[in-house]
Amino acid sequence: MASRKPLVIVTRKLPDVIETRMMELFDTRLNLTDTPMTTAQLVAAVKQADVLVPTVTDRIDAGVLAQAGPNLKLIASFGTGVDHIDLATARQRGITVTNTPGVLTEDTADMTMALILAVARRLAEGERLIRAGKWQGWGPTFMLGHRIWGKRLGIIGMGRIGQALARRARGFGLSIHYHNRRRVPDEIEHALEATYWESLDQMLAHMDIVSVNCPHTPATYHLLSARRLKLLRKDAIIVNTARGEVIDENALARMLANKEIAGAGLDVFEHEPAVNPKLLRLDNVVLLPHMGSATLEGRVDMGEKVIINIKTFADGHRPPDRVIESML
Ligand code: 8YV
Repeated sequence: MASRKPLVIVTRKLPDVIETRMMELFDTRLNLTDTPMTTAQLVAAVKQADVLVPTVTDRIDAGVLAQAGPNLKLIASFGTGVDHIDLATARQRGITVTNTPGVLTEDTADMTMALILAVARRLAEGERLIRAGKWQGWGPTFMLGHRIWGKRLGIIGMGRIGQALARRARGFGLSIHYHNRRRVPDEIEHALEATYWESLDQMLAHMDIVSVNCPHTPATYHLLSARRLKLLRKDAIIVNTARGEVIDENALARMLANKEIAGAGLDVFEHEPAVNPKLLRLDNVVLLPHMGSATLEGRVDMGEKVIINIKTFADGHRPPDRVIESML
C-alpha cells in the first residue's frame, strides 16, 4: 500500500470536513447520495478497495468478505460497535479492523439520560398531546410521571458509556448499580459509588431503571431474554442506546403492552430500520431513530479517528483503534 495512495471506499456520506480531508490524503471514493449500499455494491467495493470505511448499516459478513480482493487489508469502520462485521472471517483473511471508540461516549450517555427522563416524565406523550391540540390546561393530577431522584439505576455494561451514564445519573440523584463481564477497578467503583452485581438476574429484580450499555456480541444476543425481562419489577423502565439485539424486542413489546414493565426508551432496534409495530402503538415507550451519537462534533471526531487509523496503517504502522480479539 506504501507506494501509492490507498483506494479508500466510503459507504455512506460523512461530514464535509472529513470527506474533504480524505480526498486530500487518499484515493477516496465517496457515496455522495448517501444511499446505503446493497450487498452487490459492497462486494464490488471489497473487490477493489485497499480500505473499506463501512458504518453500522453495512453488513460485512463472511459472504461479502469471501469475495474481498487481495488488496483489502483494512476495514476502518465509522462507529464503535463492530457487530456488523464478521471479525473472525476478517482475521482469517488477514484484514485489520478498526473502529472509533471514545469519541461518542459523552453524546451517547447524554442521550441515555435523556431517554430515562423522557420515559419517567412522559416528555414525548406531553409533546404529542400539545401538537394534537388536545391540551385542556393544567391539572393537579394531569400527566403524572415518576420522580427519578432516589431511584436505583442498573447499568448493563460498565464500559466507557456505562461509566459516563453513571456520572450523569449520580447528579440526578440515582443510585448506581451495574452488571459487567468483569468488575471494574475499585477506584472507579468508589468514584461512582457503584454497586456491582455479579448476577444479572439478581440485579434486574431490584432496579427501578435498567439501561443497556453493552456491545452486541454472540454472548449478549438476547441477554435480556423473555425470562430475564420477567424478573423486572412491574414499575421498572428500561432504556437501550446500545444495540437492539441485546433485548428480545418481541418479548419486550408484549410485556410493555401488558403493563408488565412500566415503560421503555429505545434508540436502537433488533431489525433496524424496522421497528416492531407493537411498540409503535404504545404510549409508554419513547422511540428514537438510532441517534444516540448523532452530534456534528461526534461525527467529525469519528471521522478524524477513521482518518488516523487509515493514515497510520497506510504509513506502515499499527493503527491505534484495532478491534481487540477479546471482542470476538
Ligand atoms: C454510530 C453506533 O452512529 O458507533 C456505534 O456503535 O451505534 C452509532 O452511534 C454508528 O455505529 C455509525 O456507524
